[in-house]
Amino acid sequence: MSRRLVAAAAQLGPIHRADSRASVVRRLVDLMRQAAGRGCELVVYPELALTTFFPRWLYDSQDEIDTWFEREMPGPETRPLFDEAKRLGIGFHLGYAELCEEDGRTRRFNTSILVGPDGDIVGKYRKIHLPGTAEPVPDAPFQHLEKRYFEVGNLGFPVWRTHGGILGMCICNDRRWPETFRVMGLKGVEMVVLGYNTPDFNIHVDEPKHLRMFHNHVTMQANAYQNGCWVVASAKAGFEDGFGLIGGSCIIAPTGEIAAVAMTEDDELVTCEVDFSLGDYIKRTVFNFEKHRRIEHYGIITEQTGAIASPDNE
Ligand code: ING
Repeated sequence: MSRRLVAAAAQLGPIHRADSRASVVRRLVDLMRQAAGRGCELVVYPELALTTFFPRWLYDSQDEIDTWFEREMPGPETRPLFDEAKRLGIGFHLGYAELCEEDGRTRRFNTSILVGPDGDIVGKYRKIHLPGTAEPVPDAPFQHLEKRYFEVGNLGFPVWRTHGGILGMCICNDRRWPETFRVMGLKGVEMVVLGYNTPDFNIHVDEPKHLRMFHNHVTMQANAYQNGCWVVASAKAGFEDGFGLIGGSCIIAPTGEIAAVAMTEDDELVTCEVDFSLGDYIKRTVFNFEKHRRIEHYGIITEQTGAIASPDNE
């Protein structure tokens, strides 16, 4: 039995520091309307989709940093997106910087939500793999300060039954780690939706630029195939205040093949009619976890954090 869903990766072009949230929400609503015109039922927006990628900047004032965060979702500026989605009967994924009071203190997370076609929030995820540094890199042309501005996510890797399948979320750097997808794979995930802001230049080592896009796609293709799930990945792309972010938004099948991919670094809708059942044969055969995994040999994966050279012939 095929279980079909028309999904869209709603890639965003640059958002500059001077761009208001209202102007961004207008772009999100326009992409939502385009998606409705293509019969889409789910729209995936990028990571930190409401603002510029502010972790590239070093701020000293917490008040200034907090201008990039949302204190409520939806709030006055994002309500128009929720209202339009409900009017159109389209669910969506949205990444944003979350500021909340939890456990008696102020918390800040790199967060994403999954919203159903009825406009209600189905689930929330908070980014676990925070890349970059907590302190600025000397002499770098830009920074990557997610470890400074966000806490590590505290919600694990949940999955939800929604949109006719089992969906999970991750955010940007999470997509590079097989653990991210395997945890959701062990919960039967059929589609992982995610957003990313990936600089087109490595500030840490001299690395050929073409590897940015190669690593972006190869990690998601491998994780999709190894867990028999679809991946819908949406980039914030283009030059934000002169600093480049890669595009390459795409929809990847459980076979690992790229089914649809963005061709620009602007606002662009990438759509595909997905069939959730396509992953079934992969989960039944080559990646039948119950039949083939040997967890008695995997313990080191959760018992040890860093790599320690430990040859068995020494
Ligand atoms: N951005 C990048 C990402 O994982 C990065 C950071 C790029 C890390 C390339 C390692 C290599 O796509 C975010 N926001 O995580």
